[in-house]
Amino acid sequence: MTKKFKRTTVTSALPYANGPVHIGHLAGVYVPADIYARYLRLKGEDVVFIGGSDEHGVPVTIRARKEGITTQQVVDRYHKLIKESFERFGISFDIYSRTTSKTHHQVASDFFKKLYDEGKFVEKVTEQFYDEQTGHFLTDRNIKGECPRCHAPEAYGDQCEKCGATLSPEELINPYNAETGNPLVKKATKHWYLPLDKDQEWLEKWILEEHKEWRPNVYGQCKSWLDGGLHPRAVTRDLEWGIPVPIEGAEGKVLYVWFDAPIGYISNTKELCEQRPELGSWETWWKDPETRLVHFIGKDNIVFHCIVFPAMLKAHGDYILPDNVPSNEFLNLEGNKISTSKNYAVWLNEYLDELPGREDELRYVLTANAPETKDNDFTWADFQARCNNELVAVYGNFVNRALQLTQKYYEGVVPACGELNDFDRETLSEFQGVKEKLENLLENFKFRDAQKEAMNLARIGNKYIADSEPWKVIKTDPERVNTIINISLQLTANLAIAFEPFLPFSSKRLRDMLAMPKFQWDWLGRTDLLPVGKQLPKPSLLFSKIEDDVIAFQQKKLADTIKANMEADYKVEPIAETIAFDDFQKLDIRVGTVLECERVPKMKKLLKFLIDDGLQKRTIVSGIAEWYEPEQLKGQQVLFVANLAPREFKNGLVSEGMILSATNWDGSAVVTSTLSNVKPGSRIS
Ligand code: B3M
Ligand code: ZN
Repeated sequence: MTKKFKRTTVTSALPYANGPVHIGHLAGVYVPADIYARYLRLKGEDVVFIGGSDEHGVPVTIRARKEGITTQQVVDRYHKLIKESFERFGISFDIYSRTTSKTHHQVASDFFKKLYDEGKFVEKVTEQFYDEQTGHFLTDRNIKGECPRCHAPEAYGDQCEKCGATLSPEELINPYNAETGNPLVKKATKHWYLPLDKDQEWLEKWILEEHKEWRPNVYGQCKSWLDGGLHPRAVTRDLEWGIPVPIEGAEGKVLYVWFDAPIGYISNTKELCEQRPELGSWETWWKDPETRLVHFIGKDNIVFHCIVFPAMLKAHGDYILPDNVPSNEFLNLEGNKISTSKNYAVWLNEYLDELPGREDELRYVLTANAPETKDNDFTWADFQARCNNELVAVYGNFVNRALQLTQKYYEGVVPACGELNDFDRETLSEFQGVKEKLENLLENFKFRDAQKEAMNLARIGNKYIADSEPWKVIKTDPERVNTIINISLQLTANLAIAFEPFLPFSSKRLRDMLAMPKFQWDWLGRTDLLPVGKQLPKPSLLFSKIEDDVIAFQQKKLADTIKANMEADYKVEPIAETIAFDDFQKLDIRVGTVLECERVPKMKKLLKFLIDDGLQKRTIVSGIAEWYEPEQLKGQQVLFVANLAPREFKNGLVSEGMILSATNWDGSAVVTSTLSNVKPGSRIS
């Protein structure tokens, strides 16, 4: 970090108010953002931590129709639920507001108006899909039709979930309204576009040259967008729900949700500063070059925060640009994708109800397993193991031993430290080194490693007590025990500070047990945090074990959801048109043995197979990398279409056939392979 800043504006993505928050959101955005904000506050820095609900956009209107209530009712319900759950979970927002607020409507309207008045938009009339019966224009996700590639009957306007093709609604065969089934026609409509093509040059310089320190996933996504060339993007939509476009002749149009939502960070800061005058003007937090702006987001929001929003801010003028945009990858759940629409998630509000008082356990596991560099998997078994083997057995155990021994030998009064021996000195110096390490990691958004360092302190403490054996020494050299216990207690106080950004609830409990109301980050590493003679209150356990039945209950809940989805939700595709037996015979499906299987560089979705087809070896490329590790498939027998015309990929790779897989209810691919010990090359008939 070369530049010195005076203050930090931390924002975290505004979740859509179309459902509760789940552990994927927490791991991806809110827990890391909270750790960062807490850390900065603890250091005594000026910081505001801005949150809020995103209440516009198509997702909330879809939810409303699904539940048969008004859109306003949907956003009211989920805004309240989300806000309360965040509070209960200790996400320490300075404000959690909403994009339906008066302030936000005003700020977003003004923002648009200024750009409009200054001629920053391009006006374009285009033909869009229109449902004549409902009188609505439709956007990508609301349009369905036949996939032009694989001819699946229900591809979406932006993507075919069957073959994974990225589509535009224009490409669909016989497009129809996804909700009503009505056929669609093309109709002319006017919209305003942000001419991003004109921003290409400065964005390239700003991101690719000046922000090489951004996380590789963020930098990489920006680079591939920039390499592809930027195009003008519409910032208005033909919809009823949203902020009306504040110009004449724009009746029935609203600001595109991705135009207004990031402005929500600004509106919410404004609202906050009105509530708390001591924070000064909101403009200081958004316009002063000595303010550092940091956006915490999920990976599907990268382009909006790194390219579109900065272009908006620049077009408006006066605003600072983000200094960093730490974005995480996705968290999966027990090997499956988390899905709001399929109710497959661990919902924060349910977690808080079902595992009361265990906020820090979840915070700990989500950080220990954070998807910082790649997608990760949350499992309840891992949750239990980490809680019991790390929080209870390491951190809790050390604290408990130190405090119990203080009670036992000194009736809870902090003993004086005598002369240090080599082991004491070694332990203390290890401890003192941690502050700098922690700061380095936290300031570079490496929360996972940072938490590991904090846990390491507890390990050092544990080892210190175990190896010093005060329970033996007390019989021979009681003076020495004074020193051992004093050091152990000082280490305990250090832990309360080090863990505060990560585990605020237990840190608070621990500070209570140490009668330590005041504390600050800079005290970390000090050995005089608890004065000699201080009376400590009776301790209680810092963490308790998670029992098997708690885990079994949660596992069953997820299994039941999967079952319910399989039985009810998953619409089985209608059977395709009847074909003649001869046509079937044309299809040459064979058994093949997977000799090699590997990922394809730069092609995230693809796995490259080397198949023994009984006669020779052939290469087949398949878009299932999201669902399988190459090792899982090596040596397996699979079914493949052997006489399909070879297909060439962009990078020159040629696929000689197609591996058969089923598309499961959650969109995942399952390779058809219950076969074993079948001679490669055997034909399926
Ligand atoms: N509501 C999208 C999402 O939840 C969106 C984020 C807005 S941040 C300004 O993924
Ligand atoms: Zn398709």
